[in-house]
This record gives sequence, C-alpha cells and structure tokens, in this order.
Amino acid sequence: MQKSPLQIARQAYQPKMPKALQGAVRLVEGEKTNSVADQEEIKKLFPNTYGLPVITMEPVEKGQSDDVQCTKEAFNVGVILSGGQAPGGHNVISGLYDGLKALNPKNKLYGFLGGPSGLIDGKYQELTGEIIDEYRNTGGFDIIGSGRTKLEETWQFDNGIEICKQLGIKAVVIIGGDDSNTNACVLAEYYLQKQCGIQVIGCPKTIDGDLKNEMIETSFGFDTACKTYAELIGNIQRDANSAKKYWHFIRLMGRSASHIALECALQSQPNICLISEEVEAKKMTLNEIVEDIVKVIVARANAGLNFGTILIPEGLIEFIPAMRVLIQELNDMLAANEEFTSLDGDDAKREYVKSKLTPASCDLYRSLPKGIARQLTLDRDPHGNVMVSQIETEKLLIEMVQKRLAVLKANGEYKGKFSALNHFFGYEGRCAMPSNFDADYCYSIGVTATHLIAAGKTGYMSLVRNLTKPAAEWIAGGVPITMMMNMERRNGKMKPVIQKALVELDGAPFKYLEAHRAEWADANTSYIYPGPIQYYGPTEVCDQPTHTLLLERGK
Ligand code: FBP
Repeated sequence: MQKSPLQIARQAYQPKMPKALQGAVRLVEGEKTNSVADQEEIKKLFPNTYGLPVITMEPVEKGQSDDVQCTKEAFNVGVILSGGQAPGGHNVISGLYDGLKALNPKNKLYGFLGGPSGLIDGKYQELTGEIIDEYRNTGGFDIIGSGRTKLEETWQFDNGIEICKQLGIKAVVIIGGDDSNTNACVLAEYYLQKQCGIQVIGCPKTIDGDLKNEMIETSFGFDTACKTYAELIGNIQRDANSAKKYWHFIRLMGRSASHIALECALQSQPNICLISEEVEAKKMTLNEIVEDIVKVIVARANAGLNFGTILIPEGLIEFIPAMRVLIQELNDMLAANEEFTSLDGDDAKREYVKSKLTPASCDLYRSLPKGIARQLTLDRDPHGNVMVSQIETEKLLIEMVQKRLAVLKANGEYKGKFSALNHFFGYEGRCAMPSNFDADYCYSIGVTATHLIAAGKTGYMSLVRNLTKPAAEWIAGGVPITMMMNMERRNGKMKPVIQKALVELDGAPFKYLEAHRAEWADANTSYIYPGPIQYYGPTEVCDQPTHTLLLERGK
C-alpha cells in the first residue's frame, strides 16, 4: 500500500504517556461511588456493578510487591469499535495491544469485526503486531470496522459468551459513545450475574464531545475533528474576506449537542454561531432564528459587508420546540410502518404524512421546503432517531433568509446583496489523522484499559484525566460506568443510560461565545484562521487541547 511521507512519519510516532503508565502500575481505589441521579433504580438494576470505587493508577518502583507489570498467566482480550468513526480509535487499539504484550507477550488481542455485531455473530480477527503497526496514529476505524448494532438483548450477550469461551477471551473492550458504554455496563452486569468470568471495559469515544462528565474530561476524537473543521472554516473565512461576496452557511456534525459548533466558533470566530441548547432554552421558533440571522446580515450590509460565516449545529432542527414535536410524531408514525414504505413516490408519501399529523405539526410540515420535509421522513437509525446528518438545515436557513431579505428589500429596509453558499462538515473530520492530543490520549486510554483488565476490573470506563497538563502529568485510572448513569425515557420506557452532556449555557465555553459574539457579528472582521493540525513543531502549536477543555478547566 502506498503511503504519503506524513503517513510514514506518523507510523513511527511514539505517543506521549502519563508518567504512571510508563512502567509498572499500582491501582488505588477511592471512595465508593453513586450514580449521578436515580440512585435507587440504578442500584437495583446493577446490583453487582453499582457503587464501585473510582480507580487511580500510580507508578510502582521496580521490585515492589504489587508490581503487576508482568502477569504470569497469559490471557486474551476482544475489542469492539462501536458507532461513528472518531480520530484515535486505532491508537486505543494499539495502546491495548502494547499494554497486553508488555504484561505478557503471550497475551492475544482479537478484534470483533464490523462493530458489536462481530461479537454476536462470532466474526473476529486476531490483531497481530504486523497489523497493529500498519494502523498506529492513523485515523479511521478500518482496522476492524465499526457498526451501530445495539448490544442489548440476552441472546446477544450469550452469543458473546460462546465466542469468548472459544477464543479464551477474558475481557471485552467496547470503544463507543454514551449508548455503547451504557450497553457495555449492562453486559458487564450480565456477565457478573452469569459468573462467566468475562470482564467488560468501556472507552469514551465520539467526535460529538457529549460523553463527558465530572470524571471524563472529553471523549476522544473531538479534538481532531474540531481542529479539522476549524481549519476549513478559517480557510472559508479568508476566502470570504478576500472575495467579499458570499455568505457561507456551514453545518457542523454533532447529532445532538452543539459542542463541535461551539468549539469551532471559539477557534475561528465566525460572524454567527447558532447553539441548539440556547435555541431550546429560549424556546425559539424557526422564524425567530431566521430573524436573528437576518439582523446581522442587514447590519453588515449597511456597513458595506455583504459576506460572512454562519455555523449551524447539525442537531439544531430537533431543538426547535415545534420541530421536535413534529419529528417525534414522524418517529412514532414511521416506526415499522409498512403502509408508508409501500407507497409509491414522494407525493403519495407527503400526502400520507400530512393525513397523519396533528394540525399544528401538519402546518409546520407544509411550511417547510419540500426537500427538507422529505428528508425528515427518511429511514431512522437503530435507536429510532431521525438521522440529522441527512437533513440539510443550512439549505433550509438559506432559503428562509433569502425570502425574508427579499421582503425587507421590497420595503426599502435592506439594500445589500445576498449570495449564499452551503457547506456541511462532518465526514471530513471523523477519520482525520489524529492530532497529537488524540494520538496520545487514545493510546493512554488503551494502555489504561489493559491494566484494568489485568486487575480483574469490570463495568469500568478507562479513564485518563488532567488533560490540560502535559501528557506526562495526566492521571490514568478507571471510573465505574454506573456512576455516570440516570434513568431516561427511551422508546416509551424508562431505561438506565449514561447522561449525555449537552452544551451548558452557564458553562465557560458558551459564556465566552456569548460575551464575544456581538463583536464577531459586526466587526469588519474578527476571523481567526487556525490553519491545519500540526504534528511536529513547538508544543504550543502541536499539543494544545481544545478551547472547550481549557475554558472548562478554568484555563
Ligand atoms: P457517534 O455518536 O456514534 O460517535 O457518532 C457521531 C456522528 O458522527 C454524529 O455526529 C452524526 O450525526 C452521526 O455520527 C452520523 O452517523 P452515520 O455515520 O451513521 O452517518
């Protein structure tokens, strides 16, 4: 396989690690924990994994009695990549591999293929040193593939036992987001109840940045994805400021939370950045959002600036209260609806949908451009959610802004020129070559997971924190997954789930945006051009964490 010079150089990059992980480690147990909410219910559902202590790993001097660096018995581990790609996944796996081999060269790592379904269907591959070396510090999940199959039924868990027994697997590592880690915890609990001797460890992945809490400072992949998008936004802003003739409407991935849009705004200072959580809190309508955008466009036009950039979080549409109701009605109506799928053509489907909606939702549905309305009825994901990545909210906003400006122009209230271009950045960043931060963070997450396994832990998420400090000062350990859980309604039933972290409107990152956005909107230009991710050079250029992380940690 041909490689670029950078690919070759990155293959040789040795990730930086916390001091504690550089040799033998000792696991120190802290206080017993409680779930973030609904403690009684969670305790009842997870009698074996509830209340476990947080673990911290400390370095051990050679020769000390609790030196666990070299375990006598060899053991095997299985790994699963779950959900959307995120830069650094391959480094979690290489950290896991190196960690296992350091404990005992006879240890083996198996990759389950194509996501959780690999465990259920018994599809796997042994990951040898040769394979691992090909994937060190690379983006993507292609080493074993990923998938969105939900691991939640006992027959699936039992299939897992079978295959693990066949392969002599002592632990399964699940690399995934909030839902996959919730399922990891359910699996850990089930395996303890069955006393089958299989441990389960989770790792925090998602570019969306919404798997974070008191313990997990950030999910991996967020750093690289945001830096990749921010570079592109900066390039567009330079172009906008050079040509001075286009408004760029840029939608950014993030299924639900607006962390990516917010982080990109902090890095690039666009004229407008919408935040879904704010839209919801202020109960804004689509027309009110459009009105806010139009005000900025008119003000800039009055100053002779007929160009600008607008960041739009992918999940926006679901945070507009009336749209949420409409989407919920569509979700319920489309769930296993064969009558709908059997209809021929868009017009027949549109008429069918209109006949089933409540009057308010029907009015809203009819007011949407036909293309957007159709996108709202496309297939749902395995969780029954609308796939927001396929809804072109940026085009919807352009169309609505255009119409409003035409009215203002006719009334003599707007004299500018409006020419808009639309962009969607999502897949461009999900498999980018991991930044040094993600390469280092992920590798440490993998090594940490091996120590948790060697110590017999289960129901834990591999934890690496203190991330605003140099990697040597990072703190490794484990956090019980039950600690992050609460009860939420899913598909009509109350279920234990890891609490999703949305953008906090009283949090430092949003406060920073709020304090500066008027100046970014009006000014001739406040744009920042972040440039591409740098892998080699001064640490202030190459190793910086996200603004979100720095602001959240009071830096
Ligand atoms: P995860 O939560 O699984 O990490 O995936 C995140 C994400 O990239 C979202 O930002 C996006 O909405 C979604 O995946 C797209 O999914 P798909 O890969 O199925 O198109």
